[in-house]
Amino acid sequence: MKIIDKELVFLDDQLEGEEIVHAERKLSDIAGIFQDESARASMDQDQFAYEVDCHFPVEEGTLGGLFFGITKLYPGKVGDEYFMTKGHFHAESERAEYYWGIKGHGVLILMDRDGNTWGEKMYPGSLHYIPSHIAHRVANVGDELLSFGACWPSDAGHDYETIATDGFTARLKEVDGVPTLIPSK
Ligand code: M6P
Ligand code: ZN
Repeated sequence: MKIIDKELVFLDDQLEGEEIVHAERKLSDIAGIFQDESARASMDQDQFAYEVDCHFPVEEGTLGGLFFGITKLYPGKVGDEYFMTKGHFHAESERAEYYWGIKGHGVLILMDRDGNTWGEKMYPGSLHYIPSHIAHRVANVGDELLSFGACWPSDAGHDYETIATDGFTARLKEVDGVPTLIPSK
């Protein structure tokens, strides 16, 4: 009857352990997600937009498991649109997810299959239940790093294609200094 230390640690916004997988998204990796693509293309392509650390205890696609991730989204704007994650529906659409705010201030942008888009404020301690069939993306509306946690089923997968093709029906822009959802053209 051993008690083991798996040395898998989640403290503050740091996720550490042997099995942690790190991914980086530079401005060059997120071409096409902002309305003003020429503004994005004119910026430093090596600038980080966000980084993700994930614990994948089972293979992607496994029924019955969970994945856990910490996303660090840098402050910045492309034109008047805030830095944001690519955003996705789940490939297995009937899968939900939790997000929670750890550091900084942002907006979780949500869209249903009928194209209704809305937002939820993210801040340290905010908790967000993302129901199944709802696309989700996060924008950093502050001047500091935004860190948030996520936990989702290991068979959910990511459908980026629908967002790449159709986008969200609204974009989060700074209007008179205020984060505002503006219908996409
Ligand atoms: C969260 C989870 C991940 C996702 C990441 C970045 O950590 O939802 O599944 O990959 O955010 O978001 P995206 O994949 O939309 O760029
Ligand atoms: Zn998701």
